[in-house]
Amino acid sequence: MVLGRSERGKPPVEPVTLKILVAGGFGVGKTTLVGAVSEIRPLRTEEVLTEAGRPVDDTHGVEGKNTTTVAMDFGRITLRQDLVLYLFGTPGQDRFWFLWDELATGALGAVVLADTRRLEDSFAAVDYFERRSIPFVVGVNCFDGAARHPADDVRQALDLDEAVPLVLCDARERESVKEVLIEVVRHAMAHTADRRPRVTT
Ligand SMILES: Nc1nc2c(ncn2[C@@H]2O[C@H](COP(=O)(O)OP(=O)(O)OP(=O)(O)O)[C@@H](O)[C@H]2O)c(=O)[nH]1
Ligand SMILES: [Mg+2]
Repeated sequence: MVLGRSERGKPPVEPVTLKILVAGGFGVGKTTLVGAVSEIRPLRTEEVLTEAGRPVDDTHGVEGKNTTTVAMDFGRITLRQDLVLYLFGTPGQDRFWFLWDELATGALGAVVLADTRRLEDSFAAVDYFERRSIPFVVGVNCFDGAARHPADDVRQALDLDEAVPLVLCDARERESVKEVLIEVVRHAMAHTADRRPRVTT
């Protein structure tokens, strides 16, 4: 193969790869979000919600839902030629919480998805990242038919620190999800820069 001048002269760009978690309560749209933006066929670990699981699987508000994530979702998106995100979606139900620590290892930041009809389901995820000082943004997944609340009201209800970005999104829309991801990277970078020890002379 004959290489063009510029191809020969330029070393191939090694992209920076970052790990981002997608967390939040049961049925807020984590699997949907990863699937909407992933450029590879997303890895999913969905199991069917059964009659036997009814007492423990609270589908209130998402009655149409018939599967749930039991381990993780995995996807990849190239945000820029030199920046690739690996997305890890967590399982939403409390009984799979033991997996979170494993998934969080090495994560640069996280998206906590929230559904305004069941905000309390995402409290635990907010707490989780606050306690571990993992930078996160809140993505309010605007489900059809759910009342729209001003961002400030949602922020107050989740008792968010004012530094935590809150973005309205549609987990089914690639462009909308990309905006949320760009916000996480931006926020995480700023957070990392703030925590870097300053050199004084
Ligand atoms: N209308 C609407 N429906 C959505 C949206 N996001 C997800 N859904 C639907 O809501 C349901 C829940 O979505 P999932 O992506 O499985 O939610 P999850 O957070 O991965 O759920 P768990 O893994 O079980 O915690 C599915 O039936 C989706 O089709 C959205 O933005 N708008
Ligand atoms: Mg899921």
